Amino acid sequence: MTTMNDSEWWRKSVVYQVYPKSFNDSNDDGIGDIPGITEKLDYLKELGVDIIWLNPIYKSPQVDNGYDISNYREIYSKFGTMSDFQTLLKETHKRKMRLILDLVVNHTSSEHPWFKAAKSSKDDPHHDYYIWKDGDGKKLPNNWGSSFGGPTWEYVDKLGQYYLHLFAKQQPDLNWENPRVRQEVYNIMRFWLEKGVDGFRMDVISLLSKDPAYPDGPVIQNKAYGSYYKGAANGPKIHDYLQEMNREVLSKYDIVTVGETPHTGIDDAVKYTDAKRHELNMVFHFDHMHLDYDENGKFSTKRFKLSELKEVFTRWQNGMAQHNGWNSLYWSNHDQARPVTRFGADDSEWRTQSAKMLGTVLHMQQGTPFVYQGEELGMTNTRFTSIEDYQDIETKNIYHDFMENKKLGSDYTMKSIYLKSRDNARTPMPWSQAENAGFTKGTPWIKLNPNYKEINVQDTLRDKNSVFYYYQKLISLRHTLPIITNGKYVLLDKDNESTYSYLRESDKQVLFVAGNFTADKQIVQVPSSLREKDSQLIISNYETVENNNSTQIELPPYGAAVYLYDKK
Ligand code: TEU
Ligand code: CA
Repeated sequence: MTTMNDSEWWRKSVVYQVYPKSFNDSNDDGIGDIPGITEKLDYLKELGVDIIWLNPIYKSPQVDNGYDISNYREIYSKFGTMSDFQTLLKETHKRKMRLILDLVVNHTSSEHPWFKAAKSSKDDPHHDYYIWKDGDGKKLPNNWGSSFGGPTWEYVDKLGQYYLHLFAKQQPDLNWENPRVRQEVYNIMRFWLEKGVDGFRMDVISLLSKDPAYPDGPVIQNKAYGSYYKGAANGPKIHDYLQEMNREVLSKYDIVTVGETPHTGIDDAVKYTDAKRHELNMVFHFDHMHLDYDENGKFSTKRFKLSELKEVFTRWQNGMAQHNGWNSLYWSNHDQARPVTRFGADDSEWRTQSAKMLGTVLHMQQGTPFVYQGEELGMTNTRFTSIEDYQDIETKNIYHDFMENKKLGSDYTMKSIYLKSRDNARTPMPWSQAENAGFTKGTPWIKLNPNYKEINVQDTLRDKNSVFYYYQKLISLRHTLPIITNGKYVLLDKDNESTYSYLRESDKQVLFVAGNFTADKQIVQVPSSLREKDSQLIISNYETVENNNSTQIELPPYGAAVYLYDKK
């Protein structure tokens, strides 16, 4: 059973993720910026979130929208200045909220001075800040494929060597075996923590320690190259590195850390988050994000299966609780499609109800919920008709792979891109029905979702039945009901493909949570232990789902309801 002490404020917090480039543009250059975020802090305070996570704000050539950093101590000029950042931090703290940054230290930008020096000569002191393999330019060191297509090795003729890049070739991997690299990173962390930053989200942190043999990986998902995950995820020294990072930096501050750990199961996740191991507070796993992958991987037209989704949530709820670990809880982020399209219903009839239902079944779980910008509005995927409208490197590379290598045709290719492109999450935040949804008076760096006339903050705040106020209530429940933070999770009716229901139990109370994932009315059985007991309906997206003393509840289309029982 997970216990909590006051220093672990993050266990009863809710995080709001801001993608700065698309949040709010204060100077009308078409790019969201830091002063634009400061302008909207009262909006976030009204939602009730406790922590704000900013995607990378550092100097970057923007090949991967800031996940390619060329100076860790400088603000990307289009986002503003260091003074703008200090103002944002001060104003965030003034509103009793916290702010965490995105730490991207598996790789730098190829424009980083370290890499420029490393590439200049094998004898440069920065050369082994990165991972090099001798070669002839013809035979790759191994069969690993980049997350963005192509091999993970780029040849530098002058040196007769390849360097490793698990992502774009403009994102060379740092060599964490080198203690000087680790100390450089710890100094970067101290630089920001000394300014008062309240923690970090750590990008692909499970990939830092590679298998020194760099073994070939299995070829999966019809890919042209092998998967690097066996050789790079949860590698031999990863826990040594994170325990060293904790000893030298993290333990000295009252902060929160969340590791992004692709291809990490519970056994490893528990090692990252067990408080007794002094590594990280929580991690993002991807098991529910992979349920709609097909033989071609992420860009598929396959739909998830509810029983599989429930199995994933349940495995993580129980797995972490049994080992003193802690879950992050999320439906989406800047890399994922919009939840109402992917897991709910994005047509006009059921969009908001399904958004509220999805919010309910996630926010009543044990863990720290993350709300990605626009999720509180019930934003949908965006249907761009031309590949030219997409900005994301992953999407563009997939388009060429599907069209030129796999020959899947433009209909299938554009449909899978509509369903899964990261740009679905990166269209500008819609603030009003004004031009460009009030995001900018300039030309936005990426087109807006054309449905901003129907889905925007201004209209949402005027509608007391909006998704926003429903999320506001979910968040306030987490702040007021300890059972949501501490209660034991028990899945009900696991094979039901239409509804998701579960209990949260403490020694004094029981929470009964039920969500209908269909556009039809569904009956959900009340557990026998709760029948004939008085219950209090604490939240629902419908008025009429009373349940006192009944043996079953009837959930309308995309209905959700949460009942509180006192154990007498
Ligand atoms: O994403 C890591 C990661 O696993 C991605 O490859 C993810 O699986 C993919 O985007 C899903 O389509 C992190 C950041 O969140 C992402 O934005 C960066 O592009 C990536 O690392 C490299 O820094
Ligand atoms: Ca701007």
